[in-house]
Amino acid sequence: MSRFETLIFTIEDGLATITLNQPDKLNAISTKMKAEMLTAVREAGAPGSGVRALMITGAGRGFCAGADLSEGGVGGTTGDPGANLVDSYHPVFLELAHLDMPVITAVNGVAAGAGMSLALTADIVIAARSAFFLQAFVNIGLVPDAGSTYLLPRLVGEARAKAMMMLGERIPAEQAADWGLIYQVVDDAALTETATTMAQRLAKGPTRALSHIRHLVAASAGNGYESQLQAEALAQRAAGRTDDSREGVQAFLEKRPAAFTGT
Ligand code: T3D
Repeated sequence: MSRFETLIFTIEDGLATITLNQPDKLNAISTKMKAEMLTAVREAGAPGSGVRALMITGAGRGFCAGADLSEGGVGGTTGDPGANLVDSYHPVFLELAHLDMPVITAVNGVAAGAGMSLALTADIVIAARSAFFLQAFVNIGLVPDAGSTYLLPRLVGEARAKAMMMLGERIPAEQAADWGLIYQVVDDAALTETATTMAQRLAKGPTRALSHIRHLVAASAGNGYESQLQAEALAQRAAGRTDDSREGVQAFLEKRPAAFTGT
């Protein structure tokens, strides 16, 4: 029997997969789901877990419909949405942001509210053609949260970000890809295989370099050019000392595929 009620968590060949599993509510984020996500993400990121990539997807026809509004409205147990965010959303989203491995989201259906924020926490977002993205917050009189006001303008620019946030309209996956909001759209039937193949490839990649890449790009949003050059140099020093860097160069010289170990 699974340890989790609201999600399915698997680890196979270095790839951890979290499948949000409350399909009747389009995988809306309940209090229980937040706690279980935190546990799963921590387990994936724990030293010695052997995990080298994380994929997040949803069961059923939705990816994630944002906060579970059937738990008595917003605000969780305190009735204060601000406290609820700080206490139970931020730990999950920060844990994801701090992971030293690549993260993929396979968006199988609607990604709304904090569910859209969750989709965008990934390094690579792949969506099914029938999926759509919705800044649902304004439709219930709230402001975007869980990182949407940070991530969305950086991905699509302020004009499109503010229109999405203020109009609360559905943006189809194809349009999201055209805007640069996500990386790729695939036919619904191909989503799982496409995303899993990509995630498995990342799980066999030079993990430390991949980790530096995600943290460098995240840091670039707050750095000036000169600081970012410095950050690159520090990261390159660390990456250049890894077994995977040595193996990558050796494999190139020997004209064979590199066998990265994540060390
Ligand atoms: O304290 C705090 O919580 C602050 C944090 C806030 C973060 C947020 O995410 S705020 C935004 C919360 N999310 C929403 O407002 C989205 C609400 N849902 C929708 O707008 C629509 O359901 C969708 C556009 C996502 C999908 O529409 P549609 O027509 O495809 O499906 P539906 O029929 O509306 O929903 C299907 C079922 O899922 C339905 O249940 P039923 O009638 O079959 O028993 C519906 O009630 C349920 N569902 C959908 N979204 C949620 C939900 N149940 C609970 N919470 C939801 N967010």
